[in-house]
Amino acid sequence: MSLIPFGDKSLDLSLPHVMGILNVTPDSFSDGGAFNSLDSALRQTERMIQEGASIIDVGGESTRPGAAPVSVQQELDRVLPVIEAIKKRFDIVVSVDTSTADVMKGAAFLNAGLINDVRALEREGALEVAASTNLPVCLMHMKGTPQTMQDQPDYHSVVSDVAAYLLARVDACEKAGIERDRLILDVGIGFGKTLAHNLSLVKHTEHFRKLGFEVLVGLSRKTMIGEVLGLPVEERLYGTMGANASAYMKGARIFRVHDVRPHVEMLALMSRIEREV
Ligand code: 8Y7
Repeated sequence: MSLIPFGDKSLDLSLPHVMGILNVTPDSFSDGGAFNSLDSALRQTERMIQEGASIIDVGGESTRPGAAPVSVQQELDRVLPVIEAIKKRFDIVVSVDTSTADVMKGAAFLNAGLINDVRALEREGALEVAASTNLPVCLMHMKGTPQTMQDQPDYHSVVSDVAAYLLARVDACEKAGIERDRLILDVGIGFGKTLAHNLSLVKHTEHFRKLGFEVLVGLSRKTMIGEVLGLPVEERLYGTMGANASAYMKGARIFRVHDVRPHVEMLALMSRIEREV
């Protein structure tokens, strides 16, 4: 057992957990914003919980390559009512996918259990607010910005460069009063990386585990899967599952996905087999 508190609930991170994606943007990357209203957000949440998700990741800013930035007020208006409605109806950990300090603060007040920041608390005020919430934080690596990140990404050595960045953010967190055991690392698949960079980062997931942190991975339906298989976004489930299975074998424990049930079932078998004597 390794029970980690996520706000008002704890998760045993010796077992794998599925984080279901709930986009509340009008322009989401792969669900076309179909769950934009509160009602459909709640229906989607209920379904993901029934399918075995441990965490619901609520995001109101599209970080898809080239996406337009949103204002703080827009993000607050999209995300907070959804978090409030979910926590009122369901007994589930809600993760807030944001880089904005005010959104983190509002979400924590509404009993969110995890801050998922694709900018690793680099935005103004984010370190301080995250520290004040006492919540766990997922620090993700991104090279550049969503507007520029896919223009010729280049690394000296992608695994050591990403690890050095994440460890520098761990240091910044510790200086701001966020203890190491509240931090989860994520290499940021697709955020300023070529296919070869992405494949290498998945292959070397163990390197990040060995730094002493739990690892979260977001591979669901991403370009990396499409590039290997030559398939459009709506046909990437099997490839996503293969990549997530590989990440599980190398130590990842939280899987951010659109398709909850297939991953819950796959991971149930994988973890059961790994735990057999
Ligand atoms: C990730 C993520 C996205 C990821 C974490 C998409 C918000 C792009 N990807 N958060 N968010 N890790 N932690 O295709 O890989 O889902 S958005």
